[in-house]
Amino acid sequence: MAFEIRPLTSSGFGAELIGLDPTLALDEPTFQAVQQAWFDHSILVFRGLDMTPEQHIAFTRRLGPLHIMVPLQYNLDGYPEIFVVGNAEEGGKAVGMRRAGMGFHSDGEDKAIPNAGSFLYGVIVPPEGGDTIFADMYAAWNALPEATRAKLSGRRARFSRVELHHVHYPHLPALTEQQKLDRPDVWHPIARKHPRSGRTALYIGRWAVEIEGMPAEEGKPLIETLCAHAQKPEFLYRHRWQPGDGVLWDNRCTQHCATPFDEERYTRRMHRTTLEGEVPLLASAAAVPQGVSV
Ligand SMILES: O=C(O)CCC(=O)C(=O)O
Ligand SMILES: [Fe+2]
Repeated sequence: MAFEIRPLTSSGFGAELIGLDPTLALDEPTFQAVQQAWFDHSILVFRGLDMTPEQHIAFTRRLGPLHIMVPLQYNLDGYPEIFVVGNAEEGGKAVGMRRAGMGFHSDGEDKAIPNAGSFLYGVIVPPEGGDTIFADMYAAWNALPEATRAKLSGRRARFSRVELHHVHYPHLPALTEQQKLDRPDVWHPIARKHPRSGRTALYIGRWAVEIEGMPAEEGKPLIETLCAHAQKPEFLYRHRWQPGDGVLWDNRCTQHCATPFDEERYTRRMHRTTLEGEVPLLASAAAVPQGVSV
């Protein structure tokens, strides 16, 4: 099936795919072309989708093994592969996780094996607010001053759910002692090599608390500087949701951030499938591009 790839930004970060079957039941050559577009653009936007949970799961599974989110309470009844985000209720009971993903992050960055990708489908979206902002972490890495890249090359950051859960999820119960044991701190390379594109991305996010080999008074402000750098407008794409939109993102080379909406007036119900990932690869120093310093 022929389809059009329309870049969403002048840099080529993000692309909208036009002309695909709204159930995403694609023949193999079309699927391969979609997957290549994903590696080329990092974020894919599909408009006017009409997918059942089975179709949503079936398409995502072609990209790799699926991850089941825990705790299981936010997963769709009968479809543990679908994680529900938003304030929708059924019979007076919340069906999804409210206010998920406020603050730039990539999914699973606080786990030993972060998620490779996520595919979010807008089932019910508010008429205003509730956008999702995406950041291009390849571009963010390339635009860092040469000295900063040299300082970060070969180093890892510590990501801690335990230290920051109450900061990012003040409206959720505190972690139990068992949950803390289940979510130990993890160390990931800050210059991350994408296993498919071979390109280097800046890998940092809202759960990062320490940089290897640096005292806190140096590491913490550097993390803040890197996070602020990644949020510069030239690296961002803002998705304004319409019902039936799907956005497929690559957590290895992008970040995203949910934005608020009027939860008293509007319902937002998003279904997300999540791809299992791999242990993040450290980019070799040779991967630092020449002459791209700012
Ligand atoms: O609801 C959103 O806009 C994004 C939430 C999020 O971070 C996610 O689903 O991974
Ligand atoms: Fe997320």
